[in-house]
Amino acid sequence: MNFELPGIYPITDTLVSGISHVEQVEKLIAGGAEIIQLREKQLSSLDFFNDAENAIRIARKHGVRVIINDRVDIALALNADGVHLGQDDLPPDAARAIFGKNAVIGFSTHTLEQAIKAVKLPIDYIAVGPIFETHTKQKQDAVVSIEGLRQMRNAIGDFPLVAIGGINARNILSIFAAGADSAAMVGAVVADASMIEKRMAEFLAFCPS
Ligand code: 3NM
Repeated sequence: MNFELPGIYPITDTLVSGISHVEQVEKLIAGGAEIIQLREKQLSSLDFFNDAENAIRIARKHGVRVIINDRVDIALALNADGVHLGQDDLPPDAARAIFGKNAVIGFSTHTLEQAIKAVKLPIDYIAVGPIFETHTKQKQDAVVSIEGLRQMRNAIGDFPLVAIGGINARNILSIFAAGADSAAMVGAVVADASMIEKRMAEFLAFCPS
């Protein structure tokens, strides 16, 4: 597994942005995104499928990878680049058995114990969060904090690590300093639909090169 995580990992959300996944993906690509996660918690399976299908078609034209949150069925049906799983979703080893070795599989962790266990699984990266308080996610885990993030980085060596939860322009440098390879963001990038391209480009400028 040689997965290189881009420094910024935007996540689309139709509730937060008020626009479709395909519209968000177009704007994120224009802003320079290399990998995009589609996260959908309100649409029907059919509506999400149709929206994601268009989003993947456009992303592929630009060489941009699309990861589907939670929905292994939709990721498989659309031949997405991968899937991102939570602690209560299909287990990562079952997903790997279904997707095969080339798919990108990410896994959410919220505690040091979960992170230590996760890095033994057949996954490409872990997400760690929420680093800061966030209102984007319904079911909230305890805040990990920058100190908690640093401890997790120390415990897992150089395993690819994405920080998530409440990341914005004021705190993004602290997550890189604490050892995150990448910043995953919903609200700070997509909340204002008219600013998505600009925000994406601005956040890329924060990444350590
Ligand atoms: N997962 P925002 S926090 C989707 O802790 C998600 O695993 C989290 O949104 C976790 O960038 C979160 O708007 C919400 O805070 C991220």
